[in-house]
Amino acid sequence: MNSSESKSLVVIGGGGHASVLVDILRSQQREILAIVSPENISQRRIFSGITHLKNDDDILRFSPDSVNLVNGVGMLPKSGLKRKLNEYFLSLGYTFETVISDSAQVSSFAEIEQGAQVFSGAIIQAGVVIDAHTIINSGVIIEHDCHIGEYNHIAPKATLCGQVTTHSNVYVGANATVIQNITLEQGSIVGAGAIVTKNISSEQICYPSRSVLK
Ligand code: JB3
Repeated sequence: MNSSESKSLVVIGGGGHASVLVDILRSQQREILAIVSPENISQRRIFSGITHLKNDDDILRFSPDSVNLVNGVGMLPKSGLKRKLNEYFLSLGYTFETVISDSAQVSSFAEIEQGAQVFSGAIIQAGVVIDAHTIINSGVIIEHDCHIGEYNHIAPKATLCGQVTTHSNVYVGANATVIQNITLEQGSIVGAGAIVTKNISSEQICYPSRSVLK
């Protein structure tokens, strides 16, 4: 079986998030066999020359041994689509590609799990663990020893100081700051620009205008 680096790719989703991923993958000379999206994608030049498939089951024409999948469907708070698509194709034996921009700075002492996506300008320091299928968006800073759970979306330019722990399905909004040693429980949401100085309980929301009290 091909190593992951040389396997051809199929991208699920054809919107803004997928366009950023395809930009990275094209710059890394990766072969993209198809974009799979129910909607028209011709309006985005970045996808030109790539086959457009309309149905997710069209992916089944590619064997799990010959392709890796890239989930290009973004992840906003409470959206379960990314996980639903992943779990379906994982159950069929497919592997999701871990995508890391060449302009991201990722410590060789950090661990990035299957299907995670790290975009340009992100900084990931030593001791960090990024669990599966999480999005570390453009310009994000993940400081030392953070553990970021699966299916998180850390939005552009957010900063997580040292030893922050997030559980699954956490959303940290653009330009938010989470100070050191904070825990964000499962499904918690940090609004764009918020400054988090207290732990956030499961499914709770922290708004920019105030920190959450314990
Ligand atoms: O916040 C940032 C920086 N980016 C956001 C990202 C994380 O999430 C972005 O602003 C958007 O809010 C969102 O990006 P996304 O998912 O690219 O949004 P949109 O441009 O609406 O594209 C969604 C794509 O998913 C479209 O091409 C849809 O056709 C496709 N889609 C929806 N459901 C699907 C399905 N594609 C497949 N293959 N299967 C589906 O079930």
